[in-house]
Amino acid sequence: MEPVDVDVDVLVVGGGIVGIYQLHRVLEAGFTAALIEAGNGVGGTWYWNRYPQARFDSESYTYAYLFSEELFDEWEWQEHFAAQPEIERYLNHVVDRFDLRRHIRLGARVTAARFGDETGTWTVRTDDGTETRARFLVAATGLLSVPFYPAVPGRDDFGGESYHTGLWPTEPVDFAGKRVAVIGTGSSGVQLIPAIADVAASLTVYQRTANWCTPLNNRPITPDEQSALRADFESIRHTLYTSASGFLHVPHDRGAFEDTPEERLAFFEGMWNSPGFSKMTSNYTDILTDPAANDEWCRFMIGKISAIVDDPETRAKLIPDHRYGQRRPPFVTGYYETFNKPTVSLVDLKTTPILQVTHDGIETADGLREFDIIVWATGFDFGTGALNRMGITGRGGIALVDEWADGPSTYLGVVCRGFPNLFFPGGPHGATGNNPRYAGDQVDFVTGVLVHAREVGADVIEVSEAAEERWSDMVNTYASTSPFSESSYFFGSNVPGKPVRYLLNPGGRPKLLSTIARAVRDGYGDFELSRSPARTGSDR
Ligand code: N01
Repeated sequence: MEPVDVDVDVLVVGGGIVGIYQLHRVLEAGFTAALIEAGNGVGGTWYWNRYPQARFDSESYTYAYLFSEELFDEWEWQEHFAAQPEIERYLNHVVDRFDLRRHIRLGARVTAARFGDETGTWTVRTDDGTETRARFLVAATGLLSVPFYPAVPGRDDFGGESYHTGLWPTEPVDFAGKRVAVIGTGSSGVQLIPAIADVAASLTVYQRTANWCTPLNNRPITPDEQSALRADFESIRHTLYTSASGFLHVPHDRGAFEDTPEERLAFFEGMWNSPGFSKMTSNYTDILTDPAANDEWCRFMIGKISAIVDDPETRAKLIPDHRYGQRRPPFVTGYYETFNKPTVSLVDLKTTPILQVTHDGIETADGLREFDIIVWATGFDFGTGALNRMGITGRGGIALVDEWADGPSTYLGVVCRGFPNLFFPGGPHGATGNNPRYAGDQVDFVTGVLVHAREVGADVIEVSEAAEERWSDMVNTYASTSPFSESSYFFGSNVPGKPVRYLLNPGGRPKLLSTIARAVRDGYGDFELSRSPARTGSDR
């Protein structure tokens, strides 16, 4: 049998923050590589989610790449929490800075990826009819990349303009003077709503679940802060590489009831005024574990919301009925204030559900409201959505979507048995916290595995059954220790019919890093490395 020709050693699918880094790492390691991306530009999440006021809610310099001090030095983020246009510019800069663009093909969506048992290669077909053969396939397709539309009757009958936050057009949408509806009040909806309210003739917000929104507290990065960031690069990198959450925020040192009520109030005030996720990562140590401590924080936030929102009925609708942290908390700028505008109204879908979308607008149990534009801020098919839609078939022609019919089974959120030479850094079971930090660890690990296989002369890499079982058991066993409730999309429960399984990594980054460290120390013993039948035959 002849050895198998491949177009590239490594084919990366997805040109977001993870795919770009993976492409850079494998090229640097001496593999031939290409990247294909469905969008007409790079950026992934930060290409598609280009709605007004889309922005980081992790600090810009903690979300960005840390692999190159020169890159860190030359890119001056303008704000502590950068907005989408700056993020997209940054990712394009990285692509050019590291000469990656010539390896990238845009506007090509994968429709099928087939593993050849004999050849040990992947044949990947895209919607333009092109086939690419690669030894290794890396699906850097993201956790939040398949927009979810609820099955509302008549959705396609609407005669005005409709948009999904996760599929925002590259041409600006003109809201000026329009009657606009926004459905959904997750992190996307609450970023977009104040921006639309500033220009639309009217804005109606359809809310099913109120969320605990706290201020993002964004501001420009001052020249002194820019200098300090550069001077502190090594210590920032060290903190981010060793922190459980992947943030710079310092964990607090005591529980809520170790303080007096007055001290607690002052502490919560400080939290409210602190940046982004520090309300979770630097709050009282028991805020997510002791319901009484959580209640104290929620009472404080209710006080804040009540002081901002004038109308008592609207205010009551905006107060969540779940604990802080049971759902991923959004961070906002001027969100609650928006509801004081006379042109903005809030429809509570728990009391008046949507019956249908008509040609003219949205009909709820209390009547029809007419609109020019409807925005669906209704989230994503989280975690497995993209991988399950790529037409991936592994050993013996088994389909990934069938293998994962009851939920995913993975090792480190990076590989799964039955699908040799397939890697999916940034995939389900990997993350909890600041995503690029986890995904970066995974990309480095994948690169290490590939280099190791090359060194030992193997061309087929497959995770052992035992290793996958260990990791998946850990995820399923400890899922109940996560603060997130089963109604959170982290369990996939926002998508009707999807199995309710925990899709994050409840062991957090420490578990990911310690497992990776052990795997490397043990010479990647969790993998079965072999030679493909084609290669073995050609050696005879
Ligand atoms: O999506 P979501 P998202 N009828 O799933 C509602 C990241 N992100 O795009 O909660 C009516 O959070 C749904 O209601 P309910 C971040 O990780 C980051 O906002 O299911 N409503 C909810 O209100 C985030 O968590 C940033 O009851 C329906 C909304 O739609 C993740 O992306 C910015 C409905 C969906 O909220 C997803 O956020 C933006 C129905 N049938 C996003 N179905 C940063 O700042 C769903 N909804 C970095």
